[in-house]
Amino acid sequence: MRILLISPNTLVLPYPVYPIGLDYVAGGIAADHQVRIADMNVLSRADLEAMLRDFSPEIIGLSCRNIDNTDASDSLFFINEYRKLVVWLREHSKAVLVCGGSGFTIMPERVFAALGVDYGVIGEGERFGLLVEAIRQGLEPTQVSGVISALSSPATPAPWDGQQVRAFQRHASHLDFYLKHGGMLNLQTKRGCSFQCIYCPYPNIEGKRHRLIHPDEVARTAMELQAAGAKYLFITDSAFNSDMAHSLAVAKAFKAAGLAIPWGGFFAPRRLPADYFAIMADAGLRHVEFGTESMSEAMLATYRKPFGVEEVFAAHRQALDARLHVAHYFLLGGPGETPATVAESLDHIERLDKTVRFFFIGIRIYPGTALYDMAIEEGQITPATDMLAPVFYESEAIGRDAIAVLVKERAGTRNNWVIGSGGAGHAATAQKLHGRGYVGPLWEFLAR
Ligand code: B12
Ligand code: SF4
Repeated sequence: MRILLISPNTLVLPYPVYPIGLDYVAGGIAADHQVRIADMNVLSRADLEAMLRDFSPEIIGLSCRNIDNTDASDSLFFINEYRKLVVWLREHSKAVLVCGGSGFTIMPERVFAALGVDYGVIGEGERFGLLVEAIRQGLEPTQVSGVISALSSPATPAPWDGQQVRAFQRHASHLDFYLKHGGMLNLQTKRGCSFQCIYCPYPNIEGKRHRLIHPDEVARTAMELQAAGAKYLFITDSAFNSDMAHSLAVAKAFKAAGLAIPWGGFFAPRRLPADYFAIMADAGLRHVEFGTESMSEAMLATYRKPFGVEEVFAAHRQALDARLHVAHYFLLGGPGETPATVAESLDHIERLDKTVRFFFIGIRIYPGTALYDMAIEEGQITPATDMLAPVFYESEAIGRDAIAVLVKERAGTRNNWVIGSGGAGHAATAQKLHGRGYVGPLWEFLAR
């Protein structure tokens, strides 16, 4: 069949992100079908129209990565734009429309209803191949587990245990865009997260158990991306070091394969082997993005983070000693946050040297998380509350605005204390520097 996969994500904050999910969706079907990718970071509507005319797809897969930007200080909501695209696609094509992606999987029924597509695939895109086969054979698509339609809304299926194939196309027309805007491509080394932080939907998106990609396979893909022109790789794992042994094996495989470009990823600031970051740095790691969330001991316990304040300081020091660029992400305003816990966090955060601090104030409540249950118990929401447009948790003892005042007071004129991901100003600066040939996330220019 002729299948068109569309990435409608044109958000440039904090920078444009290569649509890696569609490489995996394509990988599941490319052997048996004709597949094309349309990336709306690159194509105009006129280009898309021409593509629909020339290729005449029978099925269109739409990737819904982002519902919103989860930033209460500067909230953006993307579903209305995607809805308009679906209406436009209906006017220009007779194809069956299917949606999937991480944003979709967080709230499949709501996104499905809001977009008005024919089917949705909850969870991993590898199941898209089964849906395509059902359509080809004239079978009922909802017999495939995880497929949602107007008449059927199944639960999230078990994590995919079949083959995962990334169909990275070295000559794909959209590749050049990312190579010219920061030189950054991305890479997955495993799926799943075994921790249970109260606010986090990642285990619902990727599964609660780690499924590891063999280190040699990860290194082979990294070399392929490098050969295609990548100047930097971002590892998309929820937390690269949530399986310490695997992350070390991947680093070793990068080195053995001769990977020459720098890379970065998310890390949990948990207890680490003494030489952990030295080994990582030796294998090319350049940027460490710590999902620290708070530096109040009580709040870290409430969030069920797998580390305490001392571990954060130790991991931070180890990363700096390995001469890495370090950023910390904070999530303030959760259950039990008070002026005192904010002050405790800020006092500790103050002591983190040579770093950039990104503050997200207000936690987006996602169905299927412990925070969602708490918010219902506290009467902040009811089971009938629509969670599609972002709803943020409110701490009883301190509101978001009051937290923002405390953070801003503490930050003063320092520009390495950033609220949200930095907004349009930061994106514009990154764009300018990327245009001059700088590569990677570039937040290190703020670190001091
Ligand atoms: C890595 C990551 C980042 C990195 C990306 C770096 C890079 N160069 O790639 C950084 C830090 C830059 C980032 C930024 C942002 N992110 Co982010 N990010 C992630 C993360 C952890 C992994 C995404 C990923 O690449 N996964 C690997 C690929 C292979 O998986 P995938 O894309 O999900 O695709 C699979 C399936 O979803 C499915 N699929 C995908 N498309 C389709 C299409 C069809 C038709 C089908 C059937 C299936 C399908 O198949 C694929 C294979 O199984 C997710 C959380 C998570 N664990 O999913 C959040 C996540 C996607 N991010 C999110 C958000 C909000 C953002 C930001 C807006 C945050 C901000 N304010 O800055 C920005 C937006 C950036 C942009 N321009 O789009 C949210 C989106 C949910 C929401 N509320 O909308 C998520 C889910 C995290 C969360 N809060 O829950 N992010
Ligand atoms: S916040 Fe990070 S460590 Fe915690 S459950 Fe989510 S992905 Fe896992």
